[in-house]
Amino acid sequence: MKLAFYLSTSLVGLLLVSVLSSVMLFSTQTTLRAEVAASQLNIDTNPEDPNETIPPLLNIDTNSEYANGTITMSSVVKIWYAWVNVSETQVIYYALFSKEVNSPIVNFLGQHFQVENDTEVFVGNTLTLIEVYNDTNGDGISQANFTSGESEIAYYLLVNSSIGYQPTPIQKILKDEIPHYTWGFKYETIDGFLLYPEQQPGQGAARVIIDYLGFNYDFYVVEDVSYIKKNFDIGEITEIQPLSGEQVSLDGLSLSLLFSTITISAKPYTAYVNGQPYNSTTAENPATPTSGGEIAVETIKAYEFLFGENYNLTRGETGEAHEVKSEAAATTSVPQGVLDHLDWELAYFERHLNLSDLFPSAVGIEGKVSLDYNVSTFLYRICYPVWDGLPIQHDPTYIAYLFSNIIIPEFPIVMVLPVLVITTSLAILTAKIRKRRR
Ligand SMILES: [Ca+2]
Repeated sequence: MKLAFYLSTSLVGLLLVSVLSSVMLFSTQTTLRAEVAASQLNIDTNPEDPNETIPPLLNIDTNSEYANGTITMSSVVKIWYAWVNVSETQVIYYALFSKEVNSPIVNFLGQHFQVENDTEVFVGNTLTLIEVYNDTNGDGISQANFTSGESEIAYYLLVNSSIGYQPTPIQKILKDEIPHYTWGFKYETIDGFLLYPEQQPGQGAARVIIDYLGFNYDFYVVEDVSYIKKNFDIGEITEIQPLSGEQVSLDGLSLSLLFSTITISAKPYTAYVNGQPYNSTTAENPATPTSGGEIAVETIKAYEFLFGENYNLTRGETGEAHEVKSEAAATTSVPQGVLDHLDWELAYFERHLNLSDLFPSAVGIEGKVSLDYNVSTFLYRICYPVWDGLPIQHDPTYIAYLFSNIIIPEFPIVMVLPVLVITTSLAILTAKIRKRRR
């Protein structure tokens, strides 16, 4: 019965086979997918048309300075949104939730702005996957290569659904006379699965309970530079129930968050990592250590990711500070099978990510946004080498350069080099000619 019900809610038909096998795998558990499907059967009698449950209109007041609210996707699934519109930039945040069944756990953060010459830019970030790794080579970051099969990933932490959720309504507060817009969304008491990496879509190693996952945001603008301070609040793994005979322990293991970015611009853009152009889809090295990343539109610096220096780990009564590690990740380091559930969830956001609706004045960017991590040119992992299944707090920063005319500093070096070669060659040539004339 559950399988048939699920058919009616699947938004990505091609992914059905692997998703179904996940549902079958956990058929003894009450999964969100099955519950959502069962509830939706009552209202959705046409299993061929997944669009039927999706309302056609955006109901965010895009003229408001700031707002939050709910977008009803179906009788079961809703989006909680937060919106900011100041200094000619707009921020949109989405979190999926449900009042009727345990909430799905996925969120999205996007920002629209302009760089010089009225060039429109939209940059989005999605937390794609949580991974547990064993840092055997001791460099702090996780290496995963699904082409070669070599991987430090011990498990994928598939977060299934949360019993509770708590939005923090958006607020405008003044700090040193600068308006800050703050909001958040917290999922509480989450059931998840530790999946073995070698199996796709993923054989369960253990069923786990995660105390909570909280996402808090602080947005502010200072002199044409906007900042979003994110705060990840990752709760303890409070229960581990092995699914096979094999014991599962998180002692000595590390945690990483895999993020996918989307950039849309009226002009060509390039991601930069460690000052060099970078593209996840073509990168040969599965993991490039870095402390951040940049996005340039043509040669103009538009956006910057700063992953931060330290994170806090709570061990019993004491707090520990540890160094954050991060990496730019190749697409080949992202497993495909375990992400099927995410496609299904992200499809809800994509329905409400129409640039023409959200940013009516934007010129040169329009239409739907795809959140497909496989085409993302900048995938990154934020890595917490010391974890042991304990609570973590970390706050990376995302910076947008509004009306920017800053040339990516590395670019002139690339331009200068050929000029240097020409100048030097000319000098040598001139010297030789003078020598002959003597
Ligand atoms: Ca490593």
